[in-house]
Amino acid sequence: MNWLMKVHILDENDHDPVFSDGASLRTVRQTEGNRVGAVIARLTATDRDQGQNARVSYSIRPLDGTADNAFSVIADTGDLVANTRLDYETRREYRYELCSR
Ligand SMILES: [Ca+2]
Ligand SMILES: [Ca+2]
Repeated sequence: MNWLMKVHILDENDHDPVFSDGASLRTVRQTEGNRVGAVIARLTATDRDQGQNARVSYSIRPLDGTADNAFSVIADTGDLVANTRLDYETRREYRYELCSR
């Protein structure tokens, strides 16, 4: 009798997440006067690995070095939250580096 053999290939965590549109700049437009705590956008990145190796964790870092916390991102979901009531007359642009891992 012949025995059979199965070889299972296991996934290595060898892919990094990429933002779904592949763009290096994501522009979010939001009207002033929002509710504090409002989710104004969702970041989505994908990772070609499997299971736990495909888990994506999101974060943002202010690009201009100021430690403002006008926005935050929920690590698990990518939801971008406005932590302050935005005011066009006070500040018209915020720049962040998007991170996923
Ligand atoms: Ca991965
Ligand atoms: Ca892999």
